[in-house]
This record gives sequence, structure tokens and C-alpha cells, in this order.
Amino acid sequence: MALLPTLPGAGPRRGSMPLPIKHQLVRASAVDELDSPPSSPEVGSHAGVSPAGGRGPYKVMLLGESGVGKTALAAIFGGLKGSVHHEEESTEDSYERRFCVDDEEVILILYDIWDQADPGGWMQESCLQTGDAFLMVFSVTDRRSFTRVPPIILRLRAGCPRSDPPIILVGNKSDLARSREVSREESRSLAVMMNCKHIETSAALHHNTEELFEGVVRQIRLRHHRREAAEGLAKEGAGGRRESLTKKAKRFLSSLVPRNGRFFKQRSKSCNDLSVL
Ligand SMILES: Nc1nc2c(ncn2[C@@H]2O[C@H](COP(=O)(O)OP(=O)(O)OP(=O)(O)O)[C@@H](O)[C@H]2O)c(=O)[nH]1
Ligand SMILES: [Mg+2]
Repeated sequence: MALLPTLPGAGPRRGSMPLPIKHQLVRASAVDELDSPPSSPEVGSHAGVSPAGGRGPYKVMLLGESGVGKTALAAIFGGLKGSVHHEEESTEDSYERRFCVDDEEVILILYDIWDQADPGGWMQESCLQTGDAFLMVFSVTDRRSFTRVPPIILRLRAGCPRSDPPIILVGNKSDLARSREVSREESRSLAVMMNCKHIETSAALHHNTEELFEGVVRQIRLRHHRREAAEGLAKEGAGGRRESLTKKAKRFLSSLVPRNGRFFKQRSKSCNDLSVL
């Protein structure tokens, strides 16, 4: 992941630096969204298409129980040193970064604001409503944090205005092999069952962390392209598209749905691949 030169409102930033007002998750706007959900869930930023189109800014939410490593991961994203041992304590709750993924620039804002103390409360709900993608973090050394995952994902799927939000199940603290309580196979099976992606990370060793941040960008983009392809098909249905573009869209869509009833098997295989849907 190549970092680009810092620009105003871009590049690694501490959460204490004010976000451009359009990026802020402020109580008033979140309440507005809760009060009046979008009439069409597939338009505007609610479809995962940010106001800036395919390049963001995208809002990514860290979810998960206390102590699983959300802040450690956020600090790595924000470029802080000593992020795990708190040599430099992170008290920030959002980080904005502009970087290149697959030779394309993107702006991503990572929010570390999930409030376990208030299940179903305003902050949790606005997180679920506002995010363009979600990192569902648990600790592989803490089974309790793993058992809390399904209800959160179910709430997310029920409450999120987007029809298929990108969700990545993140098993953090993979470096602590001796204290492991959740096997890789077990968490992968849960990811397949809950229809989300899966990755194991170690914030302590920075293992798979860049893969995670790049992966979430790819997951957002893939949905963006799928939507564009579907729109192309819809237009063609109305008689307004060129043949070549239609064929392209059809090929793309058919590649997303494996044939011959092998869907579950294939999904299990691709669950760890964050560069495919
Ligand atoms: N060994 C190891 N320790 C980690 C890892 N990630 C986080 N930690 C440690 O786990 C503890 C909790 O990490 P945090 O990042 O504060 O966890 P959190 O999810 O933000 O917790 P809350 O803010 O309470 O919700 C800290 O002592 C971290 O140093 C990891 O990958 N490996
Ligand atoms: Mg924290």
C-alpha cells in the first residue's frame, strides 16, 4: 500500500485533527439518518458510493468487544508507533488516510467509536447506519468476544441501509498462539455462514494489517463495480446500451455466482480472499 504525499484533509491524521465537516459522524446527522431512513437503499452514500464516486472518502467502522484490539488496529492504520504496547497512547477515534490500492487512489476514514457499554444505543446504531464497510473484530484468545460476533452481524444486516455491506471478520492477536481459544477453521466457518470475509491479524506484529486495509477498499470497490454492471444491464433492458458493454456486464455478473450448486463450497474457499466478492 503506497502512501501518497499528505494533502489538506488527507494522509495519515490523528483523530484530534478536525475532520472536514462532510466526513464527520456528528450526532445531528446520524440522528437525522435514523429518523428518516433513505427511501431507496441503493442510492447515494447509502449504497456505498461516496459523494466522491469510486475513490471515497469511505467510512469504515471498527466493531467488536472491549480488549480485542480495535484501537491497536486503528493506530496502525493511522501510522502511530508503539500502537500495541501503548508507548504512545492513542485516544483518537478516527483516522483518515489517502493511499493507493491497485494503482488507484482512495480516501478511507477509519472510526474507532464502537461503544460496548451501550448495546443498541445511539452510537452503535449510528455506526451501523453510517459505515460504508465494517471490520468485525474479535480476539482469537477470547472466546467470549467470538460468541458476540453473530448478534452484531445480524443487527448490522438488519439495520444497515445498504443491501450487502462489506463485512470482514477479523481474528486479531494471532501472535498469541499459546492462548488461542478460537481456531482459524472455526472463525472461517462463521464467516462463511454469516456471508462475510475473513482474515487473521496481529496488531502486535503488524501481520496482515495492510492486507486488511487494502482488502476493505477492494470489497467496497467490487460492490461499486457490481452495481455499475447491474445498472448497465438495467439500462440495456430499457434499450439504451451498446452491445459490448452489456456483454461485459453479463460476464462480470455471472462470474459472481458460481454454478452447479457449489456456492457454499466456493464461498468457503474464497472467504479468505479479500480481492474477490
Ligand atoms: N499480543 C497482542 N496484543 C494485542 C494485539 N492487539 C491488541 N493487543 C493488546 O490488547 C489490549 C487491548 O487492545 P485495544 O486496542 O485497546 O483493544 P480495544 O478493542 O480498542 O478495546 P476497547 O477500547 O476497550 O474497546 C492492549 O493491551 C493491546 O496492546 C495483538 O495483535 N497481539
Ligand atoms: Mg479501544
